[in-house]
This record gives sequence, C-alpha cells and structure tokens, in this order.
Amino acid sequence: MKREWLARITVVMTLAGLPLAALGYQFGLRPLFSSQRVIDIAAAVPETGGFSPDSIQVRAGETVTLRFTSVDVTHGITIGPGLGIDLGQVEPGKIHEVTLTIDHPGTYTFYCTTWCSPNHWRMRGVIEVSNPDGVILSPLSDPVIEQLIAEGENIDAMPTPSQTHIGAGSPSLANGAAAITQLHVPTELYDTSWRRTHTPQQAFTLLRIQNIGAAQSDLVNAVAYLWYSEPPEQTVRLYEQNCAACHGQHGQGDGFAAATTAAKPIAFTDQPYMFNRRDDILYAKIRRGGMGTDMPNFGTLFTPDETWALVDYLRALSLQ
Ligand code: HEC
Ligand SMILES: [Cu+2]
Repeated sequence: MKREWLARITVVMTLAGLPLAALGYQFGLRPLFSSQRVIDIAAAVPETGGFSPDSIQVRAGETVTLRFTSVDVTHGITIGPGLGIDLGQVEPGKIHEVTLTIDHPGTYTFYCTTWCSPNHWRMRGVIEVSNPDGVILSPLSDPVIEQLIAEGENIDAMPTPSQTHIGAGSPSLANGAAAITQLHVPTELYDTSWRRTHTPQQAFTLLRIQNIGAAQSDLVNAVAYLWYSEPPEQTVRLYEQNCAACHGQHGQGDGFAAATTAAKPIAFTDQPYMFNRRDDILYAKIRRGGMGTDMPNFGTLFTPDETWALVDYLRALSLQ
C-alpha cells in the first residue's frame, strides 16, 4: 500500500538557517564543486507570485538540495505528503535548506504553513519525481472518495437535520464509558470501519432500538465515547498550522480568516451538526476541498493516515 512508497524516501540532511550575507560561498561556488543539483526557491505571498519556481522536476533516486528563501514576509515551509520535512519559519533574508532523495516517482508538494496573506493557503509548489523512463506517476487516487462516489454520496451536500434531539451541552465521555457497560450495544458500533461510514446519529438510533428504557443522555454519552479518541500531539499541530486560521483554534468556526472565506467555515463544536456527519465524508472534504467555498484541498499535502487523524481530531473538538 501507500505506506511502502512513503517509507522509501530518505532525507539525507536537514535544514540550515544561515543569514544571506554568509552565502557567497553557498550561492556562488558550491554548485561548481558538486554534481548534485541545488535548486533555489524564493517564497513570496501568492499576490506577488507565490513560490518561484513553483514546479521542479527531479529523477527518482536523484539527490537534490532545495534552498528556500523569503523575499517578503515570514513563510513556513513544509514538504509532503509523508516526507516529514518541516523547515520551520523562514524569515526574510534567511535561508533554510533540505537535501533529499525521493526514490519513488510521483508528485509531492511544498507549501507554506504560516498565515502570510489572505491567499496564503494557495501558496504551493510541486516536486515532480520521474522514473528513469521520464514518466511521472499521477497522484494516487483515493479509494475512500471513489467509494463515496460509487455509493452516490455527495461530499458537498449539507446534512439532513437531526430527527432526534440529542440534547444540549457537551456529552460526558466518562459517563459514556460507564453507560456503555450497562447498555446492549450492537457489535457493529465497535467496528471502526462501520463507524467511519455511519453517523453518530445512526449509532444513537440503533442504541435506542436496543435499549428502549435507557436515558437519552446515557445513549448520547455512549455514542460520544465510541467516537472519541485522544488526539496525538502531531495532529493537533497539523490542525493549528493548517486549519485553525479558518475553523478556529478550538473548532468554533471563528478563526481570524473566517470572515474572508466564500462560505462560512464549519464549526466542529456544533455537536448536533457533527452527529449527522460521516467520518468518511469529512475525510473526503479535507482531501478534495470545497467547490468555490475556499475550503482548500489537502489531499496532496497529507497522507491518508494523517487525514484520518485529523477527522478524529475534529470529532474530539466536537465532543469536548
Ligand atoms: C481558508 C479557510 C479554510 C481552511 C484553512 C480550512 N478550511 Fe475547512 N472549510 C472551510 C470552509 C469555508 C468550509 C465550508 C464549506 C465547505 O464545506 O466546502 C470548510 C469545510 C470543512 C469540512 C467539511 C465539513 C462538512 O460537514 O462537510 C471539513 C471536514 C473541514 N473543512 C476540515 C478542515 C481541515 C481539517 C482543515 C485543515 C487541514 C481545514 N478544514 C482548513 C474553510 C477552511
Ligand atoms: Cu503562507
């Protein structure tokens, strides 16, 4: 699967942040002494051109050094998906470089992770890695999105309003852990792939059928408990770097850029709303982006695993 080709990438050397003045040797002479290519990439806000160049071509197995500078404001540079390269914040006049060898052909993306301008999230460039015959494999298709299309699910449709009022306030995860031991729980609710393709509301309905006399709050708390997982630190970081500007630090849809987007960013803290969303639809939206809504596509930046972890984090935000 995809894991294999991601694992074959080797990063030979990582960043060096040096003031420009010290770079006479770096810029002028180093390329003469080495057959290895050094590619200079200047970063500017998208309004004045974004990355330049914004497309570079390398051969599979070729070792190249990418040297990033900023010509205007501070930009953050990350390369993905799955490469684990984060060059951090590149201040104007500083240089951050990475020497890397990508063994597997395909298309990779370097992108900015600092909110540098209203169009910041458009700031991306591609690394096309060709095999010895010069062929570049197109980005891998996503089986989750294909499955949704095959089922006739519309990623852009808004959810149908909840039939059951699931109650106000935050569900209690602690209560859910206790309640679930007292309830009759259909086995599919414990199945991750079932939960990925169904809504918490559907799980609630199944629980209701099996536990006629149980308290509403116990059922809601049990469902919350099933969908909740403790977010890993790197996922929180990914969210803060890439999503918080619009969706808000705590998922309230109130990021500082929310006022500028064509559609209103979703508030993940809207619990009745999130109870009616399927995980795989949230996943598909993150990877494919919105249609004219200003929700960016992240399919070329994150691995599928990173995307699922983000979906889990959106759940955690909605359940806290
Ligand atoms: C530039 C602003 C912006 C950024 C940055 C952004 N989003 Fe969004 N997002 C939106 C807007 C606007 C919508 C609502 C319109 C739509 O669904 O296309 C949305 C919708 C979504 C939805 C769809 C929810 C649903 O019920 O269908 C998900 C999931 C989502 N965003 C996740 C993320 C994640 C995760 C990130 C970071 C990796 C992110 N967004 C970054 C603006 C943004
Ligand atoms: Cu930026």
